Amino acid sequence: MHWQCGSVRLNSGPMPLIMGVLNTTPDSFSDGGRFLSADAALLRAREMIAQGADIIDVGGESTRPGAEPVDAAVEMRRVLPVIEALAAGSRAVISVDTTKASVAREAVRLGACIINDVSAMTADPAMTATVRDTGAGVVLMHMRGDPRTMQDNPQYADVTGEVACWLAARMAAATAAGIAPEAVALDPGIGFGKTVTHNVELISRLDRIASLGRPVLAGMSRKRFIGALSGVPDAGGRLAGSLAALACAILQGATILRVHDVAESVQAARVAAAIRNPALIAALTEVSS
Ligand code: HH2
Repeated sequence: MHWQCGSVRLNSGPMPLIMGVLNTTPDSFSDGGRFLSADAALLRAREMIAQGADIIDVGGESTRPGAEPVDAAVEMRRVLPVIEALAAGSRAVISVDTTKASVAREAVRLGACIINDVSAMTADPAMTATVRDTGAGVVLMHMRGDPRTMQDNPQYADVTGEVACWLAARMAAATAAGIAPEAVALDPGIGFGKTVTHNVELISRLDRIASLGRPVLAGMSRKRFIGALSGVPDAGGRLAGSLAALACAILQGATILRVHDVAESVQAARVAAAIRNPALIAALTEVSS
């Protein structure tokens, strides 16, 4: 299935796309503070591209549970120099992780072609027009509440059904506003207003989200539910659990994986994708032998 992101046409599936996380924030839950300078961020972006990342997702505002929002000006100061330099010096596919239309518009002007909006265009009334007018690809993600409050006792009668229904409605709103359906990717929002049980159920039923007919993005890397299930409190120690979740998500139909550990995720994704779709085996073994 193709995902049209501005002038870039991405092929999402049968080989999954790997989206490398680049947080230029002081407070992100696992890499906060590591890539504050534009130089450090650029080095990291280039490293992830060399490791096989298909997309670099640049964020300037943490959405971890309890995180405080930041001003558009602060967010722009963090992400725009990185996006501009990365776009100028490479052919990287760049995504901006923001809920603010002003940040998204500037990011696209400087070279991003994907707007990754964890509010699915509900946080800023100007976002829908920004996505439509720029022609960027857009990730519509499900979240219950906002990062400050989303983990306060989230409840669902049928988490997969409710998330799928909500995403279908957001996609309908997007297309009614003139956004091309081919520009849309859908994300169940693992960890955003969900308990461990909700996250696990959503991952095991991603096929339900995939049945909405658009590429499915899953962001599970190093998240709390992995720590809870595996007894690893330190986010940096959750690689093995993250890879297990990634493989399961691919088997259930995820075709874009948002990850911190690119090299390891590329390896796991290739194996999981071949098991899901044996038609890939010839191409994969030919390239590697
Ligand atoms: N998760 C995070 C941030 N952005 N975007 C999408 N589409 N899906 C996700 O699951 C997702 C996301 C949270 O992870 P991270 O960026 O590592 O941390 P923080 O929000 O603290 O910066």
